[in-house]
Amino acid sequence: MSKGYKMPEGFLWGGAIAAHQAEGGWQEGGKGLSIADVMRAGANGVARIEDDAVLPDQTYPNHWGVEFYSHYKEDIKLFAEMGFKCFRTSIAWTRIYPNGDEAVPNEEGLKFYDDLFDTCLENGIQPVVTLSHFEIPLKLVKEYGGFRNRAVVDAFTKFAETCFRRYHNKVKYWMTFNEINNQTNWRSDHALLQNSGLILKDDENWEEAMFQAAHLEFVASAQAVQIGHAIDPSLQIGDMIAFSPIYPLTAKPEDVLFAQRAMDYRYYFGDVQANGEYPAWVRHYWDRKGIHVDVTPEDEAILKAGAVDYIGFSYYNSNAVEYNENNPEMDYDEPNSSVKNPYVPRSDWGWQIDPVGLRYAMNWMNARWHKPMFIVENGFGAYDTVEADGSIHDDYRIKYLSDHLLQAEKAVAEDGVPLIGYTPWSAIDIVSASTGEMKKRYGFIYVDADDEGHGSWKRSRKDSFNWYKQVIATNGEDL
Ligand code: P53
Repeated sequence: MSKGYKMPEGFLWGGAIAAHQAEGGWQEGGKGLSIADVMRAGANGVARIEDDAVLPDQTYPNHWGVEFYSHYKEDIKLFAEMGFKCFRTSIAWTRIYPNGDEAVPNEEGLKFYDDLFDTCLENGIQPVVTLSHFEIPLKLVKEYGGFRNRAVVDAFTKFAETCFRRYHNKVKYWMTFNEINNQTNWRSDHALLQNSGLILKDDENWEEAMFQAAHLEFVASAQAVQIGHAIDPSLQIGDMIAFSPIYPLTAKPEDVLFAQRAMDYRYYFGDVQANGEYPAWVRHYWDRKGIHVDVTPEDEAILKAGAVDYIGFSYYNSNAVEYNENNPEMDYDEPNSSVKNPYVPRSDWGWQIDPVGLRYAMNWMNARWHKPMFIVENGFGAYDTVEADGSIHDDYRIKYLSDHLLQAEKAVAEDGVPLIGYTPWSAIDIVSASTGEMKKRYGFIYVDADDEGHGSWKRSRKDSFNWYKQVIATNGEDL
């Protein structure tokens, strides 16, 4: 039904996945082990456990994903049937450099992505690629210490350069690090491992470790931007920020100030990557907290020269904070600072559902970073039921996506936000990143498999598949 809005001409409609959540084939084509290969499944509210090797008596859901590695040709045909103009995935670092520190890349891995991208292009779909999506090679974590170590910056830039050289004629839109700011939640060892490859010691300062690792990622990202532009000036290289507005719980001035400070803290990543420099408050904060971060003048020059071309971001939910006198300086500490917002509903996994927050987010970023924006994830993780006739009536997913798209369209039409594309999460069902579950489903396409990796892997169209096809056909007018 038309709600009176649509997207601009040439808008990049598509869908997104990540290699480690979809491909499976964990030992195919010379692939090495990444951190995702040693993560056991968790559950709703139960954290995943990371082993330091593949243990014989354990199972690891990312070993199978949804077997996209062997099914991508049929999957891409289904994406084309929906009318996708683009498709976002990541390149598994361990298919290209199996341990991360080889001198030469693995040709079989490079060949796989050649075939994947060619198949997209033959179907009229342009690939959009994330270089690092929670998939750092395990060896770089265990032997190098992840992004504590400048040698890992070099390993990443080598990987990035290999990809840009090989695929620059096939891939125009790139992103460096997926949801680089999830590690703001530095109390979560899982977040620090996924983002930065950090294994933490109990007695170290985790917040300091986070700032230091993020800094080296900023340097790596900025170097990658420069390398990519030198190889092909037409490449568009973005950052990728997990955006979740943090509201004041009330109009009490302390709540409002706390929310502002929380937003600064959670999104300074975007300031560094888009503006090419740290905002002044960050250094002041480090001084006040006794946090030491090794930022050299050479690093600062690299950051300045390697600002991103566009802002890639994910949007799932919003959060709220409330002033608490035990925290008089209003320092943001994610798990302890977040409070329930009584004005928005929640998903079965407790994620607050807030479409208006997407328009707020787009305006907030537009005012601050002055770059084109690309919604590279937005979606609804839910239990799906397959009816006796095989149909899947996911009206809750349609409602979520429709409500969010309407707000995005208003941000474009009413507020002038420069939005270039929308790739909802996920193009096809995948294994959840936070829980490792299959049953937390996101896709337009259902994959017959359960949490233990049993199933026929058969693909089928959910109701949202046909809905999204119509959205794309009308350029977002029929929501
Ligand atoms: P899952 C945390 C908070 C918001 C988004 O998430 C997050 C995470 C990390 O889990 O991840 C992004 O699968 C991420 C995807 C992920 C998707 O959101 O935990 O970029 O890899 O699958 C949804 O429900």
